[in-house]
Amino acid sequence: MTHAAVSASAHPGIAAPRAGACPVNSFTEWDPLEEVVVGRLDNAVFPTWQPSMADTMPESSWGDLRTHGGAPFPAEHLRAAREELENLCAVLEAEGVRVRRPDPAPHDNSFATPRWSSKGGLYAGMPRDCLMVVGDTIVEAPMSWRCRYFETDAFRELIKGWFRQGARWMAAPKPQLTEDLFSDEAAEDGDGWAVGEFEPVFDAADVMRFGRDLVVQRSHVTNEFGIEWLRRSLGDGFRVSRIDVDDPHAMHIDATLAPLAPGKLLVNPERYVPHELFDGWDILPAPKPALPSDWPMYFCSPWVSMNVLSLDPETVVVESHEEPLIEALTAWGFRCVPVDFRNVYSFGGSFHCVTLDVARTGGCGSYLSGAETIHG
Ligand code: DAV
Repeated sequence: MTHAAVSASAHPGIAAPRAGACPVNSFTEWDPLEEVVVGRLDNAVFPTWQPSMADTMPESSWGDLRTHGGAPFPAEHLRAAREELENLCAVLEAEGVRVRRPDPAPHDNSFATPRWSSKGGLYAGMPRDCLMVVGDTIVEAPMSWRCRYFETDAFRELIKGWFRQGARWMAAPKPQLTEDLFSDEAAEDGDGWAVGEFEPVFDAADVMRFGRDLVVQRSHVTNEFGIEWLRRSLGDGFRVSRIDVDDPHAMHIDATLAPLAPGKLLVNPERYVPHELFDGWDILPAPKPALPSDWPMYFCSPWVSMNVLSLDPETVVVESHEEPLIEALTAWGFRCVPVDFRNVYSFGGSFHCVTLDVARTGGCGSYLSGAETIHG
């Protein structure tokens, strides 16, 4: 049923891993993609409700999320989404990209820490949320949804393999996720965000990579403490800039900004707030999503239409029904690779969310302006 990672040599069209080079090498969202992890929705279960979810989840799904925690998603819907994921893998391989998959893992086991418990996990569907690649380093994010506490487990065999081949590997301090982080008092301390400043937390999907620049948003899952941890941990070679966006439900920046090539930024016209970092960049407001309003969306907004995956600075994987976006990107000079993905949308993301780009050709360039302030 499951497709094991295809070894590079078995596919003549797929680039061989770089001999002697670090297997993890990715500085941007757009350099030519060599190797990518595609998540799995196998055994996905409803997340275990915590009140901080209300700030980001569509109100239409609160009922399901509150009552079904730890129970499997409807089988037929999951089957359709898994099929779309398998097809994405095939498309990426046909484009010459090495595809890796997490281990199938059970997600319905309950677990507890001394201070709280969760009815189950979630899935291994969105590696973008829990993992980040910065150059030769793989970073495990300290996520604030309790049900996601062990989410990187399914990716550990992959990470250990890359580490053995020379990659660097760091995990943020394991968060405690006690009420101190989420209480009303904490929310006040955090300016109304669902997480206060009790300890560092962030989801990796709140960060976009532009070579030596990383652009991050404060959100309901990412706090200033977490941003500061990332800034200091990455050190002098990188600049971490927090930008404002107009998104009261902010959770993950990748349906708000999508850098597709040096100087080309696709933005969500409802959320993007112009920033001097992008001075000199061409900004394309994404057309409205084409998704019907009654499409089931458990986790996110239809703006995952712009959650595209760059294969190189001229090629983008786009959902095949998003015709206005495909037209706009084509007119902007891109080759669009259309892939059906609406059933995956329902589980909280699209092509950027379900992937982790482990290797892209290229080094650490400098692409954004205002380089004077370097935080180290
Ligand atoms: O805008 O609905 C999409 C990204 C989810 N990982 C949104 C968030």
